[in-house]
Amino acid sequence: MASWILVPCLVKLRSEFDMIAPNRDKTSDGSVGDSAHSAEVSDHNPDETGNVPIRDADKINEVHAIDVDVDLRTPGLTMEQVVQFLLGRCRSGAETRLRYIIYNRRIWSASTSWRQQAYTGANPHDHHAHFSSSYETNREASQVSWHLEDVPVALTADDKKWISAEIAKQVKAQVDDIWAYNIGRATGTPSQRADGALVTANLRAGTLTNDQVPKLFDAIEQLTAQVAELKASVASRTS
Ligand SMILES: [Ca+2]
Ligand SMILES: [Ca+2]
Ligand SMILES: [Zn+2]
Repeated sequence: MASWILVPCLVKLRSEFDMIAPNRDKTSDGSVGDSAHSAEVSDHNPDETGNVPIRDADKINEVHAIDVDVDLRTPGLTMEQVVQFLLGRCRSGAETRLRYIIYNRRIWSASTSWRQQAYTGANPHDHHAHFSSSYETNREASQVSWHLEDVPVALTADDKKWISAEIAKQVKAQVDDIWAYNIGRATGTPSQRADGALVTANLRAGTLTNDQVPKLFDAIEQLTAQVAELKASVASRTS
């Protein structure tokens, strides 16, 4: 029987670090406190048997803190960016599951409205970031997304080249599809301008009978949606 568990919200946070940085270094990762921690008040200590700052409502022996190694080994992504992203969500009230964050000689706490303060503890936290969670039952248990996939990362030159080529390729494929539904094909008029004129004439006369116009509109709709999706995904990675 496990003698303690990590609160589910932090299990989820750690899994999101693994998701956005699959090759991250875990050397300085941690959850339950070692003997040095157990001597002092720490969220790393199991809360029913150890030295913790808060007595919670349940009898579950929970750890309320994780350390995450700063080396994310992901180009364009730093721990600083993740910490600032989480702080933004905490300050806006969108995120309420953290009590404080310590990283690189600084501490930010819910109790001081997430204002940055110097951290002068013995460990400067320059090899790991520390995340302490709430002891409130519904908050510590919540496994809703931390949205780490939305952390803005800097794109490399290769990323940008790949995205441009991908957009060009997909738009070209869709345009080709659209012209494969080319109205003129049925009438034998070879140029796009002639096709367009024919469509216009038919529309005015109310005599469109084939299914190619609806297909054409479907294709245009698909292209529009695809371009919008691409734009959104590019925007989320470049902001
Ligand atoms: Ca507990
Ligand atoms: Ca609890
Ligand atoms: Zn820690």
